[in-house]
Amino acid sequence: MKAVESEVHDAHFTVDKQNISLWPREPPPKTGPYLVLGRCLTVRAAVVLLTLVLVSSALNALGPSPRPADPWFMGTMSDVKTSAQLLQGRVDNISTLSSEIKRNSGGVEAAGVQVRMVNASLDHVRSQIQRLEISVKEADARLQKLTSSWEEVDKLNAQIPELKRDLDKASALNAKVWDLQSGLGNISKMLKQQNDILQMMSQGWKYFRGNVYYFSVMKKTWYSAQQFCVSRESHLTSVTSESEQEFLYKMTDGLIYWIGLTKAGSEWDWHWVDDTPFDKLQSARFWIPGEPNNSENNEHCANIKRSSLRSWNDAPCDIELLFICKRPYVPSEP
Ligand SMILES: [Ca+2]
Repeated sequence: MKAVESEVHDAHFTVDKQNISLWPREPPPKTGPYLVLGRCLTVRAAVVLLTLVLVSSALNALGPSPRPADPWFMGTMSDVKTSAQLLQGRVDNISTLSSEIKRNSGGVEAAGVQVRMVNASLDHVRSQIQRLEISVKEADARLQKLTSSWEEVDKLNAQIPELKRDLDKASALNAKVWDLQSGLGNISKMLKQQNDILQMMSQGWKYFRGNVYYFSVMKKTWYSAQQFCVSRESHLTSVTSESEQEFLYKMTDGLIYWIGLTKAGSEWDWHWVDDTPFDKLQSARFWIPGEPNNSENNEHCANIKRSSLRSWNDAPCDIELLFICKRPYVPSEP
């Protein structure tokens, strides 16, 4: 019985690289011969039993049973029975063996199914590994890109101080540009003023220290002259300083011009027609010596009569003389 069991081969599981296989250590024994052998033994046992039955029946048919005293016959019968029992036992063993082989055969098939499942799982794992490898390659490429990006960032960081210096320079330049623009604005204003002055000069006006003066070419009475000046947004001139007096007498060049000093209309006190306060004390030095004499009590308007510091004279307001208009210079808006 043990000899028969040792002939049943175990299944072995080996791993060769990534291939997994399941097979017996040696090629599986052909079950055919065993089954055939089993069948042969069964047939032979049946034949022996049948022979025994036939012999027994024949002996019974031949007559009275042999005498129990016949020792050879009894011995032979005993041997035959023993042999028959042995044969029966073997037949039983063979049947058991056959069913075991069938069971083992089912186990091998189940193992084959499992091996196929394991192989399928391995294929799945292999494809996942390939995907992982691709993912790792992609991640590596991204990492390289990121590394190069960081290098770019480092380069840019290194450029920041220089850019800052450039920015400071640009700010300084910007401030200079503002200054220049402001300067240009001032220059533009000055040019505009000069242009205005030139235009007034072309119309006969003269500029002196913030005021413009018109020296007439026509003679008028003091009142008519004042009206003319008002029509030109001015008044007959006042004189408020020695330098202005000097400017005026030099311009008159010895000709007689009305100025804006009069006594008329204000309790006969001298006053400037443009409402400039009259400083009697400071102005005393501008009268021609002996003036104002108010000749014939009819001289209520003043003029510049000489080309010198002391040049003023009082005269009748209704005589016609050249005249000087004055107005502050106010630059027009650009
Ligand atoms: Ca006089």
